[in-house]
Amino acid sequence: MFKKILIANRGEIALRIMRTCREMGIKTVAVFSTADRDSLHVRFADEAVCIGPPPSRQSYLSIPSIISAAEVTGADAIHPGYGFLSENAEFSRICAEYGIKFIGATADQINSMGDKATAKATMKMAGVPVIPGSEGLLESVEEGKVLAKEMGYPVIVKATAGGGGRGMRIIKDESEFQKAWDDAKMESGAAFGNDGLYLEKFVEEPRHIEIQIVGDQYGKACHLSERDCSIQRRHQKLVEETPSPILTPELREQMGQAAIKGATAIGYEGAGTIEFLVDKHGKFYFMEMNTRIQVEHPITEEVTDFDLIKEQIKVAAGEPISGKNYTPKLYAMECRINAEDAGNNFRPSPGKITQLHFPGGHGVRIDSHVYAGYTIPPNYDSMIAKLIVTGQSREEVITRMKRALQEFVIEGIKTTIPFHIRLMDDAGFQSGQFTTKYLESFDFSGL
Ligand code: MV4
Repeated sequence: MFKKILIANRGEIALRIMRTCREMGIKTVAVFSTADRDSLHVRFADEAVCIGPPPSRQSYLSIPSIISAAEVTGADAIHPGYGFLSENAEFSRICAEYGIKFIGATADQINSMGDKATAKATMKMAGVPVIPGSEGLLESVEEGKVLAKEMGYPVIVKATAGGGGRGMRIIKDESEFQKAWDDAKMESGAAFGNDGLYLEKFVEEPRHIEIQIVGDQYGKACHLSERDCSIQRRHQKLVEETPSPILTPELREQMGQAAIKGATAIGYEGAGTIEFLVDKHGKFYFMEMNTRIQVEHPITEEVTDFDLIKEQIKVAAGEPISGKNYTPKLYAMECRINAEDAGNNFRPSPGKITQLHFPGGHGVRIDSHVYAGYTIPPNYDSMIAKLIVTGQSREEVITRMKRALQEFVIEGIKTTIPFHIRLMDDAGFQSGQFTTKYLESFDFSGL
């Protein structure tokens, strides 16, 4: 087992990883930018190293600074958390070169899943259902138009280097094709330095459902069922829940087996997520694979009683997994509490938290790094807490979530709590019958 893990991250996920390390008897090293001097991840770690100024590029994204910190402190592994360097192939490769275990995917896996057209081809080969569309990249706009006519509109062009909704355009008929193509090419070339595009049939009003998988070094993988992440705004997830209100046991089993096939095909080691779109007929299609721990992992932890960070560390150290898949018995939901003004287009609201009280009680978990007197820096993402609620039924979870949200006190900044309270009271949300477009017509006024 590792003796000392460097955590190449900040905020709640850095604390989350340290908690598991402490329970496992592993020493921790925090890294921090000068904006995070007073952060809890710095105080709670056994050692802490300053790695640069506030901008992420010069601190949490600086590979030389982080490798130096690991060398100086003698860390034998690095946990990257989510975001920052968690899906950076170069970083994974450099860690391997320095003999530091990267708790995440190999450089090859990150590259093949990071290129969306390659990821799709790989999954198709493995027997995972994919959305009908071009075989790999499109050579020309003409090729795209011919294929779109064959498949029928609407279609969607996607940047192979994209993901998370960047560099894609929906096309309703042929007259829109050229402009959508040009825009997507321009946008992806500028954003990713790669303007490769591929084409798919557009799946209307889908649900976003992802399967949590864990693989070990011996070629075995299991799934820990799904998370329904359909409640999103501009590709930012706001609420996640498990089990999905729309999955039948049969569909769950099929999606779980498909996810295992995909993970096994690439020899996946560690925790990963396979994202699917599910259409209104209950057909599911591979969308993307995330080769990292995700923000919403705690809802899976609560219903399966697995510590996913511990699983990551154990398989990274070479332990085999039990290989048992999970069948849901409990319900869990997560609300992301962001320092944002939901009534004002979710405008960021950094600043000092003057008063703070966290909810508690049965079935309530908070993962957060903030405290009374803490100042949220403007440099990083705006998530300040995850409120995770567990119960015996979806109804119980919604009732408990509303109770916990009402108990929450955060003063000095605006947060997404008022939005979440309104959502818990919303009949459409309560019905469980919603798609990824649900928040497009949601009333955010007066929040
Ligand atoms: C799609 C789609 C419909 N049809 N692909 C959004 C993020 C990126 N991973 C892919 N996305 C989508 N791909 C086809 N062929 C709809 C979306 C999409 C979406 C997916 C999941 C959750 C929210 C979404 C919001 C808008 C569009």
